[in-house]
Order: sequence, then C-alpha cells, then structure tokens
Amino acid sequence: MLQGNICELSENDSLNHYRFPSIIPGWLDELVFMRILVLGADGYLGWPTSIYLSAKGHQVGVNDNFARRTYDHELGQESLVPISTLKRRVDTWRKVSGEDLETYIGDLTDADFTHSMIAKFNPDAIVHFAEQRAAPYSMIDRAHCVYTQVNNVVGTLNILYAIAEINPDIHLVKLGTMGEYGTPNIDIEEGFIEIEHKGRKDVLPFPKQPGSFYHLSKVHDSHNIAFATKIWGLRSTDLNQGVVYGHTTEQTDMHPELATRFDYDAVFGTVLNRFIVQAVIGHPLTVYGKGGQTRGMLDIRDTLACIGLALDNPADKGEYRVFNQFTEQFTVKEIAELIARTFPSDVKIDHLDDPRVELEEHYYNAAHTKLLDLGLQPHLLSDTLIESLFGVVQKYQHLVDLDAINPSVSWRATQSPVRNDQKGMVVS
Ligand code: NAD
Ligand code: USQ
Repeated sequence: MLQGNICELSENDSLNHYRFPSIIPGWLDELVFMRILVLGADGYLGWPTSIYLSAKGHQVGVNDNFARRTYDHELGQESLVPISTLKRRVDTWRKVSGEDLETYIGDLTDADFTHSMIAKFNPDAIVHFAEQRAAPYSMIDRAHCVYTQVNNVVGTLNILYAIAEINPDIHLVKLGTMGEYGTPNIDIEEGFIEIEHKGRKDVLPFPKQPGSFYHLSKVHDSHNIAFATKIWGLRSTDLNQGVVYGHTTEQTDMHPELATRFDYDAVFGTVLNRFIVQAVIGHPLTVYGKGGQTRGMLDIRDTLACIGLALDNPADKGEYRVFNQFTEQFTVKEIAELIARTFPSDVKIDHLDDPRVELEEHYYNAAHTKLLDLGLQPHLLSDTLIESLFGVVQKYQHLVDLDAINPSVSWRATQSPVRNDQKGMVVS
C-alpha cells in the first residue's frame, strides 16, 4: 500500500493534497492523497466506502452514532449478514491493511461534537452518509417523521456551519437521492434545468417532487447545502443516488469481520436485495402494485467508485454541483422477473396493494452522464452478480425473519405498526 510518509505537500494546492515527489514519473505524479472524514461509517455504504478510501491511500476518519443499530433494536430485526462492532471492524482493517481509521463516536445533531470532530480531524473532504435513510421508517408516524427530518436536516446544517467556520475549502460530498426528483413526465436532468418562461431564460434547480418524508429531508438538505455554498463560498457535491444493490466489495471480501450489513426487511431492505432474499427462502416476490415504478439503480461497488471520483475531482470554490449517481434504470417488475428467471427453482411473483402513494406506471428518463464523464466504469446488473448474491443469502437463510418481510407501513395512514406481528407495539 502507498504510504503517506513518502508524499510531500504541494505548494500551490489549496486542498492540502499530498503529491508524490516529481522524481517519480508518470501516473504516480497524479496521485492525490487526502484526509477524508466519512460520516455514517458504520452503515451499509459508509463502512465499505471508508475502507475503500483507506485502501486507496487516503487518511480516513470515521464517525457514527450507531443510530442504525438502534433502529434494528426498535424494529426487532437485524442485518441478514452478521456484522461486527465498529471497533472490531476498525481493528480488523488495521490488521488486514496496516491502516488506521481515526474513530469519532457521536451524533451530528450535536453541534459542539460535530464542530470539534471536524476541527480535530482537519479533513480535506467530508463524505456524508449519516442520515436516517429509509422511506418507510419516516412514514411510520409523526414521531418517526420528525426524527428523520431533524436528524437529517440538523445534522447537515451542523456540518455546513462547522465547515464554514473551520475551513471553507473542505469539499463536502453529500449523499442525496434520485427520489428528490420524483417521477415527472419529462426527462430528469442532473440537478438543474434551463427554463424559458415568458420570453426569459434561466438555469434553475430541477423541480423536486419527493415521495416520502425521508426523501423530503434530502430535498431540504439540498437547498441548505446550495445556499450555504453560495453565501460562504464552500465546495459541495450532492450525489443524487439511486437504489443500491449488492453486498461485497474488494475490501469487505478481505475478512469476514469486514462485512457490511444486508437488509431485507420491509422498512430498511431495498427492493433488489429484498427480492433476492425472498427468492432464496421461497417467499413470493413482493411487487407493490403494478410494478411499473421505475428507479435508477447501481451496484454497491459503483457507489464506492462514484464517491472516489467525486473526491478526486472536487467542486470549485463556491460551486454546488449535482451528480445523478446510478448506472441503469429498471421497473420493479423487471427486477422481479430478472430474479425469477435467474433463480434455479420456481419463483412466484405477487402484486401486493401498494403501501406507498406513488405512480405505479410512469415515464422515466433521467440523465446520468457526469460521473461517466469523470471515468466511471459501471458494473451493470448481470446474472453473475445476482447468482453471487443468491450465494451470500443462502449462507444465512436460516436467520431470515419471515415476519419482517411483508410491508406494514402505509403512506395513507398517519400511524402504522412497524411490523405485521407487532400490531400493538409502541415504538416511540
Ligand atoms: P445506513 O442507515 O446503513 O447508514 C447510515 C449511517 O449513518 C448509520 O450507520 C447510522 O447509524 C449513521 N447515522 C445516522 N444518523 C446519524 C447521526 N445523526 N450522527 C451520526 N451518525 C448517524 O444507510 P446507507 O444505506 O449506508 O445509506 C447511506 C446514505 O446514502 C444515506 O444518506 C442514504 O440516504 C443515501 N442513499 C442510500 C441508498 C441505498 O440504497 N442504501 C440509495 C441512495 C442514497
Ligand atoms: N418496492 C416494491 N416491493 C418491495 C420493496 C419496494 O415494489 O418489496 C418498490 C417501492 O414501492 C418503490 C421501489 O420499489 O417504488 C423502490 O423502493 P426501495 O425500498 O428499494 O427504495 P426507496 O424507498 O426509494 O429507498 C431506497 C433507499 C433510500 C434511497 C433511495 C434511492 O432506502 O435511502 O434514497 O432508495 S431512490 O429510490 O432513487 O430515491
């Protein structure tokens, strides 16, 4: 692995990048090492991203408040693939790679904690995953909606203030969502659209029509980031990511204690991962409504690559930019049919009443060229990937909790049980 101590500071580099001495010719000359703070580093995407960036030679700091593990306790469910504690993960990574991950346990809604962590770690860039990210969780009831929006919006505001006060040059790479746009009957652009109105033209933020209180929290974040970037001259990248599928990455494969979580329940499981589990255990695939809902999707390995590309090509000072981060689009029905076709035994596809308020059939065509232009080489959904996911799930299928599979949270109600087997459960 490339070590920081053979690097030197470039004189003209405002981001404190470390560059190899010019006596090393060719591609090494271009390598840039950064101090990167990953927020939400104990999560599904944050953990593999942290060790991916560490493996690339960056000095990585990790933060989490274990909110995600607490939701598991609250909902009575857990990751299908057992996961180690963050400490054990960090210790294992040190043994496997020789690299340290400076660890900060704390809540981003605590402004003092957030400020002192950022001041102490002194990052060149921050990757912000640390939010409540399940749409159904945000729709359980008033308390879960308010929690989601406070957690996400206040955490992000605290980060923005800390960056502005400590070092406005820190590049903020923030995970947004394709769901900010909703499903309009026109092509979706990457963040902005040129509009001509009554003879005048302007480039304006693309209209937002999010489909849950969670997705709305991301819209609020986007507005706050754009505004803070403008007034304080920050550097920010909003990654409007599609639905992620998959489980293993080059680094998580290096040791079982480095595994990331794999959720299949109706609250936190995302659609493709859920269908894989359902196929393996012989449960009918739970297509909501007609199944014509179309979503941008990507392999977890491409999440890591996109974050890496955004970091390697930072936003300019005062620039708020948006990348649409997905590689392919599918309808829910297409995903179900693909999995049914690929699985060696018979798979039944059910169409349940849609618990969400969403269009079940619609036009969808979203631009996603900016990350490709930066060099993204997508892992497209293939039979091989699906077969390897069947393998992961088959290993742990005895741990599947059948009662966690069918949806219980309804968008139409102001209060829903979190699970079908806990109708009377008090969750707040
Ligand atoms: P996750 O829930 O597994 O991870 C989020 C992590 O953030 C958790 O470990 C949680 O404990 C932590 N966290 C939450 N609030 C915090 C706080 N206030 N302070 C400190 N830590 C806190 O989610 P994920 O699937 O890894 O998603 C990461 C990010 O990517 C989220 O922002 C999500 O909205 C976005 N995203 C995810 C997907 C997907 O399919 N998983 C798709 C698009 C966008
Ligand atoms: N769906 C089914 N059956 C299921 C589960 C889901 O038909 O068993 C449908 C949903 O109704 C929805 C679509 O599949 O139309 C996607 O649902 P999902 O649960 O996989 O994804 P979503 O709720 O949109 O949220 C996930 C992540 C979130 C991220 C978002 C990206 O949890 O953090 O922001 O994907 S996006 O969808 O682009 O907004």
